[in-house]
Amino acid sequence: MKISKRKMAALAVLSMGLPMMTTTVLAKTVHVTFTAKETMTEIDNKGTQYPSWTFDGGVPGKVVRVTQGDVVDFELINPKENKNSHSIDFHAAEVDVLDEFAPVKPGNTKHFKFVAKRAGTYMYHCGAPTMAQHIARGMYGLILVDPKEGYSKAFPKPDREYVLVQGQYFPNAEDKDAMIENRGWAGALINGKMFNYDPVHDPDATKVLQAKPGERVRIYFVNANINMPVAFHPIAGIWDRVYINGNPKNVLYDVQTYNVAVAEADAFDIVSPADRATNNAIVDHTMSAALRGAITVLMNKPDADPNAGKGDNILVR
Ligand SMILES: [Cu+2]
Repeated sequence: MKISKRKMAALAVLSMGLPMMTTTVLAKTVHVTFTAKETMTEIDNKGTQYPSWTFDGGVPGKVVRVTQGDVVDFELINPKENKNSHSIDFHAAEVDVLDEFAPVKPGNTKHFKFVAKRAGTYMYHCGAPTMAQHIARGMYGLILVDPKEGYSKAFPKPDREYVLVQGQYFPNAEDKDAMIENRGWAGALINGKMFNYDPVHDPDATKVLQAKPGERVRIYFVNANINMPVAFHPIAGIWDRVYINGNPKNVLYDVQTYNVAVAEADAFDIVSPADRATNNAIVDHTMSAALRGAITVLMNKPDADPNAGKGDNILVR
């Protein structure tokens, strides 16, 4: 294939990584709308209902994915049917907590823009008072800011990607003090449900994460607990790489367990043996969390669903 001189020149400029030029060429505006919904959700595989507060009806909220340098044009709708004020706190935004992140009353909307300047994995959540209750009841999710440089030797392209968001289950949704003081929590939620992807410990579970033997699987993990860090560990595996805050500049190699603080999000690569089918159990090794729901099975088998962990399938509902 022939490449014209003009195209060569354009590529050369891009590869020099001039920030102004790259931003001009690649930055786009991404429109994101969240609607706060106070609704029932299922918190286990039996279908037990819980009075959740959500972004768009699901826990966690949808994955927002942009490229570093993009403008996020955001609108929060709080319908008049709701009983509570809600807000948005994007950890990827550098703005004014009293302005952009201010609570929005039922019947009102909030609109603002921000530039996603720094690459990485960032939590978002509702910050309306009492914040512990708004997070515990389900108002959280992930905004992924892909690096503008793209993939590299230090940050290889993964074969599959999955999003896991851990939260705490407080049976009494009205007891704010219990949430603040960490009393009486009864389960660990992975993407909104206890043992969501763990048919080994819960016969009612129907879903697992899938990959083929030898593939590089990148897990984007958000700790949306109210009070507890997460000891993130892949049983029968070792994290090949951990990207702190999901940023390729912050890479660790060969890690068994990584401590994820409350409100931290990181990216974790695991590469299974290529010569056999295996399974991993991705856990919060803190036993009070693992045995109450924070176990996720990753099946590495030759007939893995070719669409699993790709495109819009990185958050398994
Ligand atoms: Cu809220």
